[in-house]
Amino acid sequence: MLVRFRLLVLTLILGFTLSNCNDGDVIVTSFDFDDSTLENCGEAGGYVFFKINSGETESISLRLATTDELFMGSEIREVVLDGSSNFVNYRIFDGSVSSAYFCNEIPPSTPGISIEYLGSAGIARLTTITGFDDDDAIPFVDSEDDLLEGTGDLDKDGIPNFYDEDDDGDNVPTVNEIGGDPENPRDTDDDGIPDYLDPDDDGDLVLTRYEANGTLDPLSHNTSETDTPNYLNSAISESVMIDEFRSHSYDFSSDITLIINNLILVNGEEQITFETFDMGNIDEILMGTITDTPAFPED
Ligand SMILES: [Ca+2]
Ligand SMILES: [Ca+2]
Ligand SMILES: [Ca+2]
Ligand SMILES: [Ca+2]
Repeated sequence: MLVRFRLLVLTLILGFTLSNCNDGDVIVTSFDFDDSTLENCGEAGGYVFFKINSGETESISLRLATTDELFMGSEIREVVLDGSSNFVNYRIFDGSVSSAYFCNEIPPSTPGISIEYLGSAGIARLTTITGFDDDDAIPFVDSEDDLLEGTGDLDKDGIPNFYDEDDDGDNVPTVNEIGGDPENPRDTDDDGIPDYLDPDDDGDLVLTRYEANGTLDPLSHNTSETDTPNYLNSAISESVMIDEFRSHSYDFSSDITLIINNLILVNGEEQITFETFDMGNIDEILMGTITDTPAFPED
């Protein structure tokens, strides 16, 4: 057994094709997933990650029953493989296998499984990185400064500037305050603070937010004879207090990497062990748009 185990491991390390006798049938395994793409199915409560080898006759798959939402946030999650709810399968099939095999609720009856190893020990380590973007045309700056498009939060609405589509919280979206040129953004009152960072854009001492007749849309409120809305017209300073934010939208996109540490695959008396098995990565595994109305700060 020991010799056989060593032979198996050595063969795997060298990447050679292995002939494995099983009740008289000759089964050829390669255990080569280096050129295979990591794929996934399912959702919280029943995730499946899998790779199919280039010959489409072998697979390695990981099932995770965790109810955590794995694809949001930027963090590392570890799940201990227990063999029942969280486990790895290495399978050799008697025919061609496709992703449908893993993604159908009821697995197809073909291809059949010739050999199966169960990985009931190990730790799946999933790293998720979620990026956010407000599409406001101001480029990201890696800074905590409240006046830069980074992790600062100028209007204290809980949304960092880099994905806050209304950076100064005046209820006029940043994209409408730039004036067409992000390199040289508009500064209506010439106070040195560009409009998208200025809560009183025309410098009439009435907040832009209050120049909307009590609505959440200063852009549309104009009581003058001109085309200029009140919030950009310093000659008009009617004020109706409104301390609420308009609804905000931002895009998100998540990438994951998956490795399995201390993986032990078992088939009867045979074992395949890996200190670290790299399952690979999936970019843009989850993308979407979040729409939310941020709470107005207390003071
Ligand atoms: Ca903010
Ligand atoms: Ca922004
Ligand atoms: Ca402004
Ligand atoms: Ca005004």
